Amino acid sequence: MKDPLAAIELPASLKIELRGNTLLVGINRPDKRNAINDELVLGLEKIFSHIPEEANCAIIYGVGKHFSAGLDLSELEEKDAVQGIRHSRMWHRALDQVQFGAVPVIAVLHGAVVGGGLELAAACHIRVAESTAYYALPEGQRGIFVGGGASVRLPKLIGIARMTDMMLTGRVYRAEEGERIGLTQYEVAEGRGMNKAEELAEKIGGNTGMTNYALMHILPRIVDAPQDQGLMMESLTAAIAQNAPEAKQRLRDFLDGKAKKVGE
Ligand code: 1HE
Repeated sequence: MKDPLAAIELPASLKIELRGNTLLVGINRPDKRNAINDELVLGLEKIFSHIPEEANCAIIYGVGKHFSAGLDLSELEEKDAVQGIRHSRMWHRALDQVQFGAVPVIAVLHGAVVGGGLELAAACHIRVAESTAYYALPEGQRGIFVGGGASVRLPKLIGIARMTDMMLTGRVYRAEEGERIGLTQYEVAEGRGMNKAEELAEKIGGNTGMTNYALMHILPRIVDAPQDQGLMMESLTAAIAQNAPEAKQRLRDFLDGKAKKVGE
């Protein structure tokens, strides 16, 4: 059988595997605590713009003891303003591809999830944290600013005050606090993150394509829209979704007692 991943050429710092219908994407630079260099950013962009048809969900995880130590600081050579903008825009392109690609993405977080690593996590749709995970934005202390989309994505998760505090003071949030403040949706024991993510991927893969598409591509736009436009977009989405034969069948199954009840 043809390997659907064969065409995606990647640096050794990234590894991918199709497990059932889930694409596993590993950040694989454990010696450098999975610091993200340009090659790795471009590799992520490539993966998420070539999601194989067989995949209906993706999981991003870090190899070794950490998810990611963020931007590879050794590559932060002298850049003028335009080069700096281009570099940040490269991150934006790659992480937009993660957020607005073909399939929902789950991040499995453990150890350091800092700087650009946190920005990557924030671009995913669901975050599962192991108890070892911790979060920080050391950019403030390093005299730089976030450049991978955190100023747009993080306040939506934890609020502008918490992000400001993290950058002004170097505050570190632990795993359990991360779940409390809405940074992550699940907290599990050390080593259990992948199991939990695979369990969630199975559920996500069982949804209709329209449901997953609407949650990935329409909901964030509704949230960013003025209220009257957002409400209209919601009505249009609801009408399109409920009109699909697959949705009608699911509703019929429930009314006939053939579908699971809530919580089953
Ligand atoms: C790195 C990086 C990195 C480790 N760039 N090389 N991010 C930061 O400011 C976080 C910086 N890293 C750390 O604070 C620590 O490394 C950790 C707390 C994550 C882990 O500590 P530890 O004791 O396990 O590892 P270590 O001994 O600090 O690092 C091991 C090696 O990884 C070492 O290299 P070696 O050649 O001496 O073995 C480190 O130099 C290397 N390493 N982190 C480059 N980040 C889109 S803009 C985003 C802006 C940002 O992300 S700024 C935040 C950057």
